[in-house]
Amino acid sequence: MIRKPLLSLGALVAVLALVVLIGRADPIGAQTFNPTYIITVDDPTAEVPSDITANFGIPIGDVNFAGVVNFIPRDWGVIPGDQIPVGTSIGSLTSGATLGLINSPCNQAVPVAFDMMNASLDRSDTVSFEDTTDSLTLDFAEDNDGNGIDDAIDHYPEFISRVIDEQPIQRSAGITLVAGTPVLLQFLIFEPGTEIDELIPSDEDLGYPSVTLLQNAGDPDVVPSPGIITDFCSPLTTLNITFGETADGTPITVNPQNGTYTFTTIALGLRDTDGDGYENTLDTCALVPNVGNPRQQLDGDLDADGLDAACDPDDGDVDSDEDADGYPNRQDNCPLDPNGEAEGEDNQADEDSDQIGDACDPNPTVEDGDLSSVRLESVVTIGDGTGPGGPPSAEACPNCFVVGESGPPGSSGDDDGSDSGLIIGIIVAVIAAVLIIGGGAAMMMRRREGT
Ligand SMILES: [Ca+2]
Ligand SMILES: [Ca+2]
Ligand SMILES: [Ca+2]
Ligand SMILES: [Ca+2]
Repeated sequence: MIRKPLLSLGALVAVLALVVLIGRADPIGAQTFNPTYIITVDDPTAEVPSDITANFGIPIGDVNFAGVVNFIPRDWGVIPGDQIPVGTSIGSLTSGATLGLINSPCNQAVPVAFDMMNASLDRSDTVSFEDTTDSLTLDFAEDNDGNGIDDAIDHYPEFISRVIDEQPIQRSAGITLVAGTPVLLQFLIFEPGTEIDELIPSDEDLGYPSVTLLQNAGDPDVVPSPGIITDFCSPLTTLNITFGETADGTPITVNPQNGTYTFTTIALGLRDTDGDGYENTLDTCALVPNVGNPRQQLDGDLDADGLDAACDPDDGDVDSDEDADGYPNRQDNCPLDPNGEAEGEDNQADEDSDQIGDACDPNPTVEDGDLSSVRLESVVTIGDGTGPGGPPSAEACPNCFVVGESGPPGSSGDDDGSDSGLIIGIIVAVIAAVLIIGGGAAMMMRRREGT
């Protein structure tokens, strides 16, 4: 496969060299979450294959997303993944993520790009996310059968079934190197009406839900560990292109009949318990309104140790790991209470997944703060838009999935419905629309997840 090793030099220095400081100030005040979502179709002619471009962004100052699920209109022509050769390029994603590295303010813009490949749907032929072979490469990024296709693409990552125990009808996967670490991004498309999570409507009329998975975040079996990426915050930009057809002309997505169609996205924004405008993951004083802005150097943090003066026991005494538990302040879900990997500590456990660790959560079994939920729609016109609409004809798209008739491809396993409520506990850590950040992002998310 082709990789874009934008950040592949391995050393942190390389990351920093690509960083662009974002110096504007945040608006001051309560939690805001106003993502933007625009869909464009390259060729709006009815019943022909066309690229679809999805533009999703979160403005600076907003809380970051907790989860995003996109819906493709049910009349769109979707070709199941088993009708397309595994390893074929079927899309691309480019993103500008904003990170905080090694306890520094969250203001470093990191560009990331993925080539998305059609990936295996066979849930009985799996690959691990972890390095189970002691090869020093994570198993998913290896090519053990030597066919030139990375194993996460021609085998089904086994952790997915722990996150979503449903059979997708199409899966695309891309691997790129960020700071020397392979990062896995996947889009899973399910049949209309599939229940993804209790916070996401399972209305068949919304169309095909498309869930984004970043790394193995969301896997309940993951164990947290400290990393170099200590924050992930707005602003965020993503540009995701789904190809209409492969390079050799095999259709991937086919426009419906003449009419207008609505693409829908459900986006969830992270909790901000103290209402100071900074989500708990970004806020080192999650229970007290901050003095300064965690996106700006030295603002409310004279000793630059990442702890805002609102809760820093001594904001003149640099201590980048105030509680000495191994997690730097900005990555620690309880910066003042030891909850690291040491024996007797709970390693960032967060039972209610509100990103405040059990060790310092005043209500450890009840989420503190609101999860913002936004429903965004983008209307697309096909043909002159005057027709009644409907799926492409069987002549125009002989391989298209037919809602209510086609079954999901591959082995279905024990499809007994997804665990309602599972994902969000999870999704909160992850899913994402379209983001990406580096290997450490998963670490960062892991810490939110707790175990
Ligand atoms: Ca605060
Ligand atoms: Ca400080
Ligand atoms: Ca701690
Ligand atoms: Ca908690």
